[in-house]
Amino acid sequence: MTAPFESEVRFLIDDVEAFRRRIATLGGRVRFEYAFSDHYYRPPGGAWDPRTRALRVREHHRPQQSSEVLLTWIDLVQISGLSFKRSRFATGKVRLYAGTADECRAVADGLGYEPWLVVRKKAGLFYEIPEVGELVAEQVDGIGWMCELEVEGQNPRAAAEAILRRLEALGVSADAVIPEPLAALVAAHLRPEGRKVYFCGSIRGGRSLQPLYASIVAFLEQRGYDVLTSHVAAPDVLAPYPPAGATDVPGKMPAPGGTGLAQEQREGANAAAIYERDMRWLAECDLVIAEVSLPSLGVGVEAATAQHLGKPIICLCRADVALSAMIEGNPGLRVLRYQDESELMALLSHELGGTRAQTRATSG
Ligand code: 6IA
Repeated sequence: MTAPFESEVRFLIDDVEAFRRRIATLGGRVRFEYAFSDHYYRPPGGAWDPRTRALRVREHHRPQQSSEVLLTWIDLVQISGLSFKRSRFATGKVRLYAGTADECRAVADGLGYEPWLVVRKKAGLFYEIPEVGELVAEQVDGIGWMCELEVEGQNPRAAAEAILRRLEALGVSADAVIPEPLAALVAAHLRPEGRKVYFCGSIRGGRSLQPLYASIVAFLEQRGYDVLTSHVAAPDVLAPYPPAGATDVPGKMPAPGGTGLAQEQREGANAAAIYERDMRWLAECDLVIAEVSLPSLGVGVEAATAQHLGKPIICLCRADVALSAMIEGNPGLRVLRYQDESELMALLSHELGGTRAQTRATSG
């Protein structure tokens, strides 16, 4: 679908038959069906955020037509409580080339891009619904059935309102909307079970929530997640440096300091090693979970870096905390507010339950 400055949202369709019935009661009809594969490319060295820009080769399977090289560049926008994608290009997707699939791949290679991942839309239904407009229901390999709603986005506020009206007509709440671009979702879901979680929590910013961090990490580990940064939850993460010759400090870091170093020098070397290791783990992880109730420079840096790397991020925040607008207002972060620990665990369970169920669908 393509509309001027298209603004769009996606949501998962749990029960595709019920969804079809709902569309039928609204008088909707299938206008055409399609299937295609999008071969995503990325620039060498991760020069852009895959959440906002994409170069892909679209190979059409049904109806048969030329393959295309498409460039998209979107902004993640949040208006009227709705997170959605809005194209920077008036034409939506920009078609750079059309030809055979091999020719298109050669164009992407020629630009210096490398293959990243493939998103297969095994079945797509384009619906026209009176009073509601057009939408597509697509079966995305590895994820399941999803709906995409798109409106003309010349005026972003009007676009948000139009999307909200359509969601309401379909009986879908604005909370069900998934702001992440499909490629980022597929990238997260393609990973095997036993996913790696990078947990962030305040250290120098204050340790008053350490017992809660410990509960979160225990909860994740019990569910089979590999928490790379479990030391963030350790009561002794800020314990004094180990005696000379010791090989471990709390937090799994090898002791970098020698006996002759002044405390200050050792702290500097240790901080540099911690930063380097944490950046490596962030690049490696499949999911970032950040407890953001306490203001922490480190957690802020981690959230921004994870966002730049295109990682899925869940931020957890106590209901009574006045959160930084850089987190609260950031459409790329999912912020879950909780009253107490039991509500926090229920929310987390709900979030992770969904992602793991979908991960299983990948292997089936
Ligand atoms: O600014 P903060 O210290 O509150 O930042 C906390 C966040 O940064 C956590 O999510 C950690 O992943 C990371 N981080 C900050 N400091 C450390 C650390 N030792 N060990 C492991 N991760 C850390 C801090 C003490 C040392 C520099 C002397």
